[in-house]
Amino acid sequence: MDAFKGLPEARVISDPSDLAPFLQDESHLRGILPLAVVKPHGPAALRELVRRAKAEGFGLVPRGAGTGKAGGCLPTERTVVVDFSEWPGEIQVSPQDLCLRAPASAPLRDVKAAAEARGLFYPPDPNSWESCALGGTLATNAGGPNACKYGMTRHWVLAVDALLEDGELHTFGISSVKANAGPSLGQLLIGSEGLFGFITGATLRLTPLPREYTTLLLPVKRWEDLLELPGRLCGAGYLPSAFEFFDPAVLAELRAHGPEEARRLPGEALAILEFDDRGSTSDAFLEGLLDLLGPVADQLEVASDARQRQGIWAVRRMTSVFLKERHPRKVSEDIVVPRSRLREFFAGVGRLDIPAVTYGHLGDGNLHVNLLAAGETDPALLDRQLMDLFSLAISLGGTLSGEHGIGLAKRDAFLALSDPGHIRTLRALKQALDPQGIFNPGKMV
Ligand code: 2HG
Ligand code: ZN
Repeated sequence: MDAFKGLPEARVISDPSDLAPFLQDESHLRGILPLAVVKPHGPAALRELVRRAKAEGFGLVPRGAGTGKAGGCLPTERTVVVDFSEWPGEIQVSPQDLCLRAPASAPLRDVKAAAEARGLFYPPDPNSWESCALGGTLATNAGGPNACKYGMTRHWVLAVDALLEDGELHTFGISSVKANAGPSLGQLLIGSEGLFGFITGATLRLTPLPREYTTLLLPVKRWEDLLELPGRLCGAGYLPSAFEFFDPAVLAELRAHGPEEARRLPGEALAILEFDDRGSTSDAFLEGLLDLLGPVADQLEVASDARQRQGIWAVRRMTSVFLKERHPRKVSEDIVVPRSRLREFFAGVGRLDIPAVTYGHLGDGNLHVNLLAAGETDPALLDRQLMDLFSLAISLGGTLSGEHGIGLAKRDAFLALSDPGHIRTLRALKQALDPQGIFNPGKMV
């Protein structure tokens, strides 16, 4: 498209045959052919893109590494994809300030490794951590197993650099946890999925790297017992750094069709627990823990070295990819219910007859309910099943998305099921911050 000729500080892709990869992410959705894909290399490109978007009435869709699960980076009608993979910048760690600065383009694995090289820890660990870009994790407020103890991406962001609708880059926040000069506009941008502006970099909070891990593979004799465990552990003063699980249905799928190591998985249902506190490898800690886990366990396994720990995690890490390869048109959700309502939730799923397999982050109630047959299900029926699922989670004090976000995938349900005041407020903010609606149009609200 001629509109992109002579765009400064940028690489432009506009040949339709090169645009196909930008029509998808890791959701089940597909985008519309964009006008072009622009890879900005500096602020002049962004300034000019914003100017032309306003003047010519097209939208701008942000993209990181395309690993999102809700279609947030997919192009909608008359949009240009702004792909931040070539955005410049270095990762700079400051041990004195317990933080690091990184551009949106930095691979999350490099961010985590840079912290680790200085004996520090950046906890957010979405399943895509080896392939996703930092910018995407900020825009979607990514979660992961460690959120159980450490919270979400937003809890680790001190400052945000962002492109706003004036076409300029602005920084919100400082390199300290104490910054209280008014409400945090940086936090407003985290998890906003590019609705209010585009994040180009951030200053992230770090913490000392854990030095010891106790990792357990916990098969249970009775599935229902597992559902009580997150609450019981917390009640007894144990806070796992991860508490992952597989329900009987997903376990059956893995055993029947998964790779070799998955075929040997024991138990009616299965959990992976990890503790990273100082002292968590001591006999006293383990004895106390085993008192709690012993009665529900069926051949508990404790990893005694890094290789065994890796082995336990490998099965969990490959689950999402395995299911997607086997059921390419599956729909995967990420509802949340409070730990104390897990049993009621699964009873509800059974009553509603929602055909799903479930795994995920039991420790914080963030459950990946996967409808494997979605591609072959009548769309009206599928819609009803999903609305039932979301309504059930909400009725138990939960929400329809714990970590993947709304994007396109959950937009209708989000609009239908949210408190009207919430939607009104988001729309008012959108109107104030992006009156011409150039940023990620057609998403979320
Ligand atoms: C995970 O925890 C990811 O594995 C993906 O959030 C979940 O694909 C899924 O259902
Ligand atoms: Zn997850």
